[in-house]
Amino acid sequence: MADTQRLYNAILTGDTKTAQTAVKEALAEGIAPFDLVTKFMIPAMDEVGRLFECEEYFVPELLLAGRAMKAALEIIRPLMAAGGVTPVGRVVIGTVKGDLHDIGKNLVASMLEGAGFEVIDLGADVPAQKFIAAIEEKKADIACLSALLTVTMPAMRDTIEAMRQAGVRDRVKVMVGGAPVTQQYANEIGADGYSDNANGAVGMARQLIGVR
Ligand code: B12
Repeated sequence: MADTQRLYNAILTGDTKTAQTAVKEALAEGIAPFDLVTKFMIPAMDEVGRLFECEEYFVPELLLAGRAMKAALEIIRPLMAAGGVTPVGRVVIGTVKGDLHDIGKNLVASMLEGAGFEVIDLGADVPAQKFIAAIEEKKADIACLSALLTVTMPAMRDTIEAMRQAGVRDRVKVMVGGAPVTQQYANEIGADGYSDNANGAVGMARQLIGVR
């Protein structure tokens, strides 16, 4: 049986090589990519966050764990993407300006791809103008904004306001998310949708563009 606890521990300790090996072994044994992410990888990152909060971990440990998580996700991502079908909708996604956290955003992007959306990933630390240019150029149906810091949450509001001023706000649905974001905050800043997890983000995206 695949040693999935090894995957959890590898992410927790920031061991990229072992994380990648453990993912490959688990996939070879037929464990579903979705299960690997939700049952082992996200819980490992949650524990990393807890250790950071109680000052057992510091920024270097966060960086290493983040790197291991990303490397493991890179193997899984193509498997979650549905290939060769007409996209059900087009999504522009990014982490807002000033914020470098991209693991949750990458996960949402992968899940949306897996659900048949075409995803244009703008990366992290994305200024409002870059969102606006991509929405126009790619004729996006949905813009997804991610923020992990309380200090970058206002950049979501600013981005939505900039969309309004540029005249693109009415052309897209806007979804927001990230650990500190709440439904109440989403309502306050005039977003159309919110979810606290990647799976819910897919459901919300479908709902917003009227796809079952
Ligand atoms: C890994 C990590 C880092 C890594 C990031 C690596 C990377 N490439 O992303 C590094 C080391 C770079 C980092 C840096 C910092 N970090 Co940091 N980091 C974390 C940590 C431990 C995990 C975040 C994570 O990846 N979680 C796992 C993913 C899967 O969860 P998620 O992002 O929440 O995403 C899910 C949902 O929120 C949702 N979602 C996410 N985005 C979206 C978007 C949409 C549209 C939707 C619908 C849903 C959705 O779906 C996702 C999947 O289910 C958190 C602690 C925590 N538990 O959150 C701290 C944390 C976010 N960091 C924190 C801090 C303080 C910092 C620093 C300021 C530290 C410092 N002193 O330098 C810097 C800031 C750098 C910057 N400018 O951004 C604080 C934030 C506190 C606050 N309230 O603002 C936290 C909460 C730690 C803590 N408890 O204090 N960090």
